[in-house]
Amino acid sequence: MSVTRRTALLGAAASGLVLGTGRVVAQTNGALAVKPVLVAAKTHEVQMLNRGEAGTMVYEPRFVSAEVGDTIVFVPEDKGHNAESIKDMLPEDQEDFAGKINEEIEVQLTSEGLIGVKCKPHFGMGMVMIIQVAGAPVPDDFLEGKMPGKAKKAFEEILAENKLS
Ligand SMILES: [Cu+2]
Repeated sequence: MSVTRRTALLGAAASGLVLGTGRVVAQTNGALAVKPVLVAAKTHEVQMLNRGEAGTMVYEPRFVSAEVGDTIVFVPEDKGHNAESIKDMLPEDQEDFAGKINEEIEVQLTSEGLIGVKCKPHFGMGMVMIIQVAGAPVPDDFLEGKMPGKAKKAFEEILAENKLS
């Protein structure tokens, strides 16, 4: 009897029906947490590492596909790194950012487009990553700014790995 009743209540909650009495809702609230209809904004973690899958001095992952409203958190797993936006590799409606060395920084995404990120001390070693927001295409001039050769090579690799070039 009780099993049958519980199953019926679960079915009602899953289909979004409002349960009949306050007493029943209160009793079953914990078990019947209704899934939110809207997709919640996500947080994506990016580690700043001395050594990772892509070699030394790297972000991991070095490519993140995200949506407007999501947050990227750069975590200083190893010392000596930061994360900052690169001039001319930033969508118009995305504010530039620059984290301090050894400090975590959170970046909220406010515009679709591509964001190029660099570690200031290791830009010359190619420590860069890309955030793609809302599946945006690569701007024609994305790699045309002045940058170290290894950084440009790393960007080209990241785009190729993700079939964006
Ligand atoms: Cu670095």
